[in-house]
Amino acid sequence: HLRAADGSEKQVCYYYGPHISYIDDGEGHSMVPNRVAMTHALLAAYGLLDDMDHLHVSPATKQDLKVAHTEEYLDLLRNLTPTKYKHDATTRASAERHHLGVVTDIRTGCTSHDNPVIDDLWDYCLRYAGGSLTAARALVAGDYKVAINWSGGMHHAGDGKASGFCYVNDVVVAVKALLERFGRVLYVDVDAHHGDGVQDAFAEEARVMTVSFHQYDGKGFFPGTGSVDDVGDAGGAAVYRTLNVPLEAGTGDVRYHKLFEPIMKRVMEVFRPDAVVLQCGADSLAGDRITGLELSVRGHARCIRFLRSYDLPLLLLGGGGYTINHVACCWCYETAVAIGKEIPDEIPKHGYDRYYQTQGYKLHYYHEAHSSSSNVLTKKMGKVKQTVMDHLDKLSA
Ligand code: TV1
Ligand code: CA
Ligand code: ZN
Repeated sequence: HLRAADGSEKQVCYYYGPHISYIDDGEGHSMVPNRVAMTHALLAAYGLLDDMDHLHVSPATKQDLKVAHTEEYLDLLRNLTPTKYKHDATTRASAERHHLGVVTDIRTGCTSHDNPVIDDLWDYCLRYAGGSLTAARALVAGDYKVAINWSGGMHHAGDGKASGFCYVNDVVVAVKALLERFGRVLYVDVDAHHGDGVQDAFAEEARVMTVSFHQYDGKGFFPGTGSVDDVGDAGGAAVYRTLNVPLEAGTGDVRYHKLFEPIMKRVMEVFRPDAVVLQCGADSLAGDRITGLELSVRGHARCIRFLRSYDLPLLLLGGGGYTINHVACCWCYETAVAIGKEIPDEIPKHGYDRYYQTQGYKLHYYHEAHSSSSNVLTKKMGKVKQTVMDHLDKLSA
């Protein structure tokens, strides 16, 4: 890769393609277009693009995705268009069996538009998965300390189904690529939702540990899985290599890190990974449109800072994030953290300026906590921490 003028080698590589950020079903879908483009523009405005090598990425191929998905599902995705979905009953039935299109849950009668059949769906999948795969391969080649794909992190997709805005699981594809060189890979998921698709894919794989922090209410909060007792199959080869840290809505920085740091420190001790994948879903930020966690940008980025401090090959992926100005600030700041550069709070003038007006053009936007106790460790959380630590003791034994 390129050498900077001062002879220093760049430690961070980054993937961006202009066509990857979009999903638009014309009905105001949550996986709002532009988040990744806005992040990219902000990186440019702060001058951070020059501090990274840019990965030239060709889209993934169907072959690349076979490690994570069934042939049947991939063929469906490859041939699906909004027109076919609309006019061909067989195609529609097949799509709905794989949770694509408008799906009604028979049990609840609840109609979901989570995984719409959009234009260029297959192309979109190949591109974001290609980004994560290429980023993983850059780490495998040993060229960089950190590799970034903010358009990846689609952690819900199953081997034969779409779920929660995720069509193909680029995380699974990337982790499998890392396993070709690294003995043990740790997956950490700070998206506000449970990383169920990744957890399921590696349920039987002792070389991969998955840890998800997420909002959880034991009721309807999507996807509904990820209780603290969910540690993988008892007696299975990978038991306790699944960890879940359920959090109450309203959890802020202080409370979050009273769990995150001690738990991750212990994970590092007992699992001793050779590489780390961090899904940086930004819907755990305060003020998100669809979730209730209350991290600040600094609080969210502290997860990266903490894991970065172990100096292992680190793959940073995106994920959720539905208040787009917050998402862009978060991922821009986190890119700076990965590079190891301080950037000013004042957002520089650039093409997407107006999106940041409501936050006074500050990267570290102010958000008033909803719950006065957002920073007090509750009894319930203390119990979650203790339970997780006990699980980890079993792994070390
Ligand atoms: C179309 C238009 C779809 C507006 C979906 C919020 C929308 C949601 C929409 C929405 C929305 C969910 C469920 C419903 C299960 C379904 C990328 C039957 C305002 C990683 C996925 C959340 C999170 C899915 C993805 C969830 C990620 N919440 N507006 N849909 N029931 N789906 O609850 O982890 O961030 O919200
Ligand atoms: Ca999570
Ligand atoms: Zn999410």
